[in-house]
Formats: sequence, C-alpha cells, structure tokens
Amino acid sequence: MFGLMDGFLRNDPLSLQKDILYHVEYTVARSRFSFDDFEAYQALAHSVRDRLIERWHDTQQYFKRKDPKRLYFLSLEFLMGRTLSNSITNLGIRNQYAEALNQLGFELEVVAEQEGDAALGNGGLARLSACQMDSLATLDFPAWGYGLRYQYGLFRQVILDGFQHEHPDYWLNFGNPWEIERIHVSYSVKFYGTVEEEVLNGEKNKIWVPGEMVEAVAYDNPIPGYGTRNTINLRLWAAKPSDQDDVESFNTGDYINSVINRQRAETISNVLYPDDRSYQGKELRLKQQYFFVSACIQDIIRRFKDTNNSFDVFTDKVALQLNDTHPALAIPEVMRVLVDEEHLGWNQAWGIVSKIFFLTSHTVQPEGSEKIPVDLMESLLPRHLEIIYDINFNFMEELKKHIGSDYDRLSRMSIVEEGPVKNIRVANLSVVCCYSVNGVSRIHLELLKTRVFKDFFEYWPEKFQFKTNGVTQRRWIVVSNPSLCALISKWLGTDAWIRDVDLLMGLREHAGNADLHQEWQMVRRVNKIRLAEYIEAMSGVKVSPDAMFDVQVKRIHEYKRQLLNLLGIIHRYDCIKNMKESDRRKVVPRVCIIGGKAAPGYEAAKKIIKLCHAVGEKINNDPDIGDLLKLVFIPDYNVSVAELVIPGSDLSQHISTAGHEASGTSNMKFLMNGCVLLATSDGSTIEIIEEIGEENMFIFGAKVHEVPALRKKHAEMKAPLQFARVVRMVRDGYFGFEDYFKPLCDAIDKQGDFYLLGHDFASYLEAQAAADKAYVDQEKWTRMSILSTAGSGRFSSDRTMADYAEKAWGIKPCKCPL
Ligand code: 26M
Repeated sequence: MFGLMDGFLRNDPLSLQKDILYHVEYTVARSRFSFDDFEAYQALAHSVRDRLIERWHDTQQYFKRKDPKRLYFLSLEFLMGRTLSNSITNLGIRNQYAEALNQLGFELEVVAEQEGDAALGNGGLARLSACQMDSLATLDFPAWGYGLRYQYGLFRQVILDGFQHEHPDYWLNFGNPWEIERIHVSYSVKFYGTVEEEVLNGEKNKIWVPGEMVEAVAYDNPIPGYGTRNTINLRLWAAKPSDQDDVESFNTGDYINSVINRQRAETISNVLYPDDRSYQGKELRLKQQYFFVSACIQDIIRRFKDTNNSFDVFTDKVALQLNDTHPALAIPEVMRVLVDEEHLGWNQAWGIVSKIFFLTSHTVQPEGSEKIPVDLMESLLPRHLEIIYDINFNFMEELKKHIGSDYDRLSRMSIVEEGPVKNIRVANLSVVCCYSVNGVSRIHLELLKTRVFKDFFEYWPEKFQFKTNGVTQRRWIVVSNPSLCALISKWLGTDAWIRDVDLLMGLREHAGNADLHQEWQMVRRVNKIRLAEYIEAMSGVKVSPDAMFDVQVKRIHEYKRQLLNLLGIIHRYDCIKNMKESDRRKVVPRVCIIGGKAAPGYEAAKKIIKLCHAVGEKINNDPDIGDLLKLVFIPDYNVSVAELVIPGSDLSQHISTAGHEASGTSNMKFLMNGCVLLATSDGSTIEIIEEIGEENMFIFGAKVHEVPALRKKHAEMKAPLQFARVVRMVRDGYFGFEDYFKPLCDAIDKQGDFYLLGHDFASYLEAQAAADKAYVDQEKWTRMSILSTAGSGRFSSDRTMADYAEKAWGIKPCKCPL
C-alpha cells in the first residue's frame, strides 16, 4: 500500500535543512560545517531528487495498475535548461527550501545559479518538447518522453573578435543529479548484416542477422507536474558497448584494440547534431536515429506485453508521437518487430502501424525534408529497406487505383526518390504511415496543404490538422519572472492561472488601472536592471534601464532576418548622426539586443553575427551617440539566458519573411512577460494578432500570400533609397571587413533578395517609429504590455497538449491520488 501513501519525506523547512546537510555529508562527501555554493547546489539537488523519485514511483505504479492508453513522445531533442528551480516550484516547496537554505547561510537564487543547462537540442523544436513534457505532467496524462542522452549537448558559443567559435558542451562533467541510471533497463540494438529466410510453421519468415550490436541503457529523468502528485518520465538512451559484440577479435588475441573498438559504440549517442542541412545522409546521424527508435520500440513493446497478451489491443494502449521526421524509422521498426519477431501477418501489422503514429511537422523549408540514400540504408538497415519498399509498393498500388497513371504525381508522392542517387524520402514515409499529420500553427497547416504536402493533402484531406504551439507558463512566468507572477496573482485574486491559464484574461479589466500600471512598471524595471547588469558583465557595455530594450533572440537564420534588424539599426544610427542637436533630444533611447547561435556550417549566419559586432563596435564607441543607441550581442543564448532576457525586454522582434516561420514560440514567452511584439504576420504571430489585437502590437511587412508574387516582381524593382544607403554603408566598409560582408550585401542587391529585406524595409522602419512613439506615452505602453500578458493564455502548451490528447492521441488524464 505504500505506493499510494504520501512518501517518507517531509517538506517543512527543518526537515529540508536536515536533508540538505545529510546530502552534503554523505552524497557530496563534504563537511557539513563547510561547503560552498556549488556543493550546496549538489546537496539541494539530491534532496529534491529524493522527492521526485517518491512521486515518480507512485505515478508509475498507478499508471501500471490502471493501464490506460499511453502516449509515447519520441524526440531526438529536448532543451530542458535547468531543473532545480522548476522542480521545487512544481512540487510547491520553493519557499520551504528558500527558508531552509537561509538558515544554513545560503541564498536560493545564488545556489540555483550554480546549475548548468541541459542543452540536448537545437532551438524551437527542442524547447517545445520540454514545455510539452511539463504540460503533460501537469495535466496528469499517462505520457512518457523518450530522447537521447548526448554526452555533448548543443555547442557553447564563444565570441572572439566578433566571430563565433563553437566549443564542446561537455555537460556531464560535474555529474547530473537529475537522472537515475537504470543499468538493468538495457536493450541490444542491431546494425548492418544480412537478411535471411527461415521456415517457421510452414511459413517463410525473415530474420535479420546483424553485423554489429550496441547496447542502449536507460537514464530516467523525472518530470513533475505542477499542483499534482503526477511525475512522469523522460527516458534518455545512452549507447554502451555490447557484450555480444566482437567476441571474435578478443579470441584472436588483440586485446587492446578490441577494447578500443568496443568503446567506439559509445560514439553513437556522443554528440547532438547541430541543425544543419549538410549533415543529411551522414551514416552516424542515421545510426543515432535508428539506435534511438530501436531502444524505444523494444521498451514500449516490453511494457505492453507486461500487461497484455494479444496485439489486438495494441492500438487501444499505445500512441506514438513523432517530433518531426527525425524518429520516423520507428515506423518500419514497429513493422519489423510485429512481422519478423512477433509473427503477425503483414496486413495485421500494417493495420496497427497505420493507427498508432502521429507526426508533427516543424518546418516549411523544403530543404528541411530528410532524405536517406538507399545505399546507406541497404548497408546499415537492410531489413528496414525491404519493409519500406513493401510499404511503398502497397501505397503506390492503392494510389494508382485512385489517381490513375499520373506518373509525375506518383513519382512525387513515392517514398523512394529515383534518380542518379536513390533516396528514401522520410517525410513521405511519415505522411503515408501516420494517422495524422499536424502543423504547428494555422498558417503552417495552410502551407503544408498548399505547398509542402500538396499532393498528399489532396489525397488524404482528413489526415492534416494543426495544433498551434504553446509554451509553459510555469517556466516562462512562475520560475523566470517571480515578481510578475506575484503581481498577476495579486490582481487576479488567485494563483489558479498557473494551472488554468485562461484566467489571465481577467487582467484585461484592470488594463487601465493606475495602481496596476505603477506596480507593473516597477516589476518590469527591476527585471531590466538585472538584465542591464548581465549585459555589462558579458559585453562590457553599460546600458541605461531608462532606454527601450529592443530584443531579438533566436537561432540565427536568413529567414529570421536578423540582418533586417541590423540594417534598421544602422539606419537609426545614420539618422541620429545627421540630426540637429534639438532633434536629438526627441530621440527615444534604445538598447538593441541580439542573441543566438549560428549552425557551425552556416556561413551567412556567421557573417550576420560578425556584422552585429562590427556595427555595435562603431555605435557603442561613438561619442556623438551616447545613450541614444546601443547595440549588444548576448553570447551563448540558451534556456537560462532566455529566462533572464525575456522578462527584461520591452520590445521583442519576430520578423521572419512571411511564410517561413512554421510557428515561433519565443513570441509567446515574450507575450506572457508583458513585452510588446514587433512582428511580421507569420506563423503563430497571426493568431497572436487575433487574440490581442493589432493595435497592441507593431505589425509590418508583406503577408504570406503576397510573398511569391513579390519575389518575382522584386527582382526587377529598385530598392528604396534609404535601404540602398544602409546596404552601401556595409558594402563600402563603414564597419570594416568589407570583403567578409560582401556576400551578405550581394544576396540582397545582386541575387534577388530572396527574403525580401528591401521590400519590407520601409514598413519595418514605420513600425519601429510607431514603437518609439508608443514608448514615450508610458501609459499607453503599459496598457499594451498588460494586454499582452492578458492575451497570452491561448498560447500555453497546456492547451496544445489537451488538444492533441483529445483530437489525436485519444488519451485521458490518469491522476495519481494524493
Ligand atoms: C537536421 C539535420 C541534422 C541534425 C539536426 C537537424 C534538425 C534539428 C532540429 C533540423 C531541424 C530542427 O529543428 C527545427 C525547428 O526547431 N523548427 C522550429 O520548431 C518550432 C516548434 O514547432 C517552431 O516554432 C519554429 O517555427 C520552427 O522553426
């Protein structure tokens, strides 16, 4: 019965204090009379971990007993950031811990700063997975996350002379108290080899005889819900050498080389690939993907068989969410296990497979679609290639019945791409096999239907849906902006919005209240001062919190148009330089903040980072300019930097060329924190405009449906004068490095300006001018700010997850009793 009782551990400050000291002495092995902030963090983390484990056990036992349909969330990337603060907030024992630490002479905020980020992902897609795990736990869904335990997370960005350098992120160096190693939960993963046939009960059966084996070992990471006992699991796999592997070379006596060879197995889960097209078709990346799905599927089927004895009910018990096409090999893998190992007939297996998979697409870039060279597939995963061919054969036969002999269309829709190099189209495989395909915003679905998957949409219109992304208000308000959190609760008269975010709408009725305005401005100012201190520490540039903080932080990409932002800043600088003294007094002081990483092989993105530094160098050191304009680059942007930057921003830019940002999620985080958006009508911003009104934002630029025609026309048009002038300044070496920046300028004025910077420039400047004007009127600005937070409820991942549960996965809450 213990599993259903409250745990052993008590949560009053005195008990917590004893617990921390216990871990100082016995886990960290330091004297309880003398330990530093980092050791305090380690001990604190272990004490929180104990509490997480208790709840984790109870939840898992309860799930097992109830045996509901479960959701398995498969993602090669999770950007969890820090865990400590989030966990104690969700467990509801933050204040008790703060008090316990205080009595020991430590400060919770300082101790929490000791933790490093878990950065097992690239950007939007990966942070979305983390937000969704928080929501799944909070909403009591019987869900599991699966990912890879990379030894090296996303590279650390180091800036030298304004250039990006990539440094390894060896994040496990100081241990990871948040994971539980499960050495007994491990599976063999096969690679290479041949496919052979055996006769079983008079029927032919395929067996895959592997050429290499690697072990997948589980590391469990508890994910606590907020205001519930439910604590779900994020299981990450690490590659270890297999005992069955390589017996041959040990027998031949080459002991040292055999050990070294074995160790090579670990490389599979060693490093997270940065989001970069040039990695497509690489053997190690494919191995990583298959290693991941093979371990997941073995684990899921084992768990299913623990409580069920017939695959007839598999579809009632299991839903598999594919986070983009990266884990799509799970599809042929389930087919292989069901047919070759469980000996189901092909049709029965296909009947199951075609009902359990759900795909979310996160891209609109056609070059984002993964392809696997058939040659590579044949050598690494020979049986899967056969299965994919069979799936494709059946699909093509069915398709011909409906569309006849339209060979162009058949070849476009085929899973196999013919040509000099034959490829497997992973997106086509996923669309054919998944029960539903989800876009991440309404406009994204439109683009999937009319561009990316047009042929498929016409054939299977009901398969295509959208669930607009969301972010968790627990991390993005409660944890990262505690004073705003307290203020919201005070004015709503409740903190229930932390679980029921629609309640934020209640702020609308106070949007004109002068008292709220004053308190709101105060909270925002304190956050700005904190950010200003960080900026000075990181870049040496002193910035004034009186200025408007204008922020663009996200991965560097041409379509996200950090270059448009920079050209706008150059224009502003140029204007101020040429102003009369009397006009200067009217300028609204600005601190422009840019941050983000460029993929290591993405030259244009790296040049944009250097340009930002070159322009900043000029402006920040120009005595004519003073505090009227500053430009700073925040290095190594990651989740914990975001937690500091977002609450301290006034204006936040989301300025992608319309039709290129599938959704965007940082816009939602800024919105929740009362930042005003300056944005194009793209991705989820379109829905944000509907929710809070265009009058409360600064919207500019071409619309999605105008872009294709503009691209054709734009090539012949002359760029507006002010635009030509700022591009000239860069080209002529006003900021130095003219040879290095030349390709950036050429892309704009010689190669057709694909991302329409020239076209959107004038309206961008107008939107910026409107922002200046609104900022001067602090009452107006504060109102817009409050209305931004008030309208952010629809963009919570709680809503997204509830939507998926109901409309796609068919799962229901399963709440572990207190
Ligand atoms: C590709 C090749 C090799 C290794 C990794 C990759 C790869 C990794 C991540 C490719 C794409 C990856 O992520 C794409 C992504 O983050 N997309 C963003 O997803 C967000 C959440 O849905 C959206 O809000 C963004 O608009 C979208 O750009």
